[in-house]
Amino acid sequence: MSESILILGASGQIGNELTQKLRSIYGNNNVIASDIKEGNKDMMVSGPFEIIDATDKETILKMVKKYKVSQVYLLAAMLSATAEKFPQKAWDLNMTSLLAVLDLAKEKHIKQVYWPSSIAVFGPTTPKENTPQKTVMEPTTVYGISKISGEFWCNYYHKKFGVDVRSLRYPGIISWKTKPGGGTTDYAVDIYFKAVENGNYECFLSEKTRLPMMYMSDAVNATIQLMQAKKEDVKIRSSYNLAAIDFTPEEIASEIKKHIPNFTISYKPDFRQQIANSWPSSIDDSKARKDWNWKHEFDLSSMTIDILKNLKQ
Ligand code: AKB
Repeated sequence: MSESILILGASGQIGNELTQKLRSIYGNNNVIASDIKEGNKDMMVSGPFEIIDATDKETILKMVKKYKVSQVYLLAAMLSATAEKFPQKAWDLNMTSLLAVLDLAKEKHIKQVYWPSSIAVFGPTTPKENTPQKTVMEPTTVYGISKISGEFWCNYYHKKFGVDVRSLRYPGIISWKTKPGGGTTDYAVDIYFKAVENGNYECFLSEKTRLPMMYMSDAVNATIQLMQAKKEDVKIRSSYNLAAIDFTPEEIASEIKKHIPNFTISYKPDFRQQIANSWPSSIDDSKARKDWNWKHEFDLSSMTIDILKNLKQ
């Protein structure tokens, strides 16, 4: 497969692991990692790395020409909790970067675009359980507003200009290599680090808050699978529902306790509780499973074993 891939926002939680995986598939020199600041050492020495502001279309174009880029993965974004504090900045980053990349595809500088959406496109009026692909979408967060708008833009550029843009509505993504920053689902990452470091965790969501989640390796596989799918199999050009597992803070804590028996959890909900309350508790992703054969691998138990094994090393 000969592709030249540019990743915008490669130092972030998903970007970091996606870069590694794409380099192993397409070759180190064919995957150009970029971010607004320097990435980790591994990423910077294992292949090309460039400092790029994802909202700066001219610099992106310069890099697209320099490396003859065919695909762009746009992962730079401000997540839900931070976006509530900086609404204008969140809107500017999340929208300007997307429109810049979509325009580059429309102008035929690149062939394919990946852009992540989120369960944040849903809101309090959406059916909470097994949320369908097509349903009421009235997000009440700044982040959710930017994601639903982004989905409309993707669909518009595809229909109007034939842009091959593909997208997934990520649930909370759980990783141990790179921590996320500024999200509402981040508790499900922090809890593992704190369990190993201190044996206790104070959770910013209440014990019964159920949210859709996914292990990082499943998220990376889904992303690459969607990008490699035949054009005609990608039937949804706004964004696909994507699911794997769902659980509450109470349930993840009791899973951790199976391996760290003295682990304790306490609850001190903050402003993120309201964001979580507005989101679905589980997602129906049957369209992704049918259209391009999506299957997840990890459940709560196998994910917990894998994370704790790696964090304890
Ligand atoms: C967040 O919590 O903001 C993100 C998301 C669900 O998109 N992880």
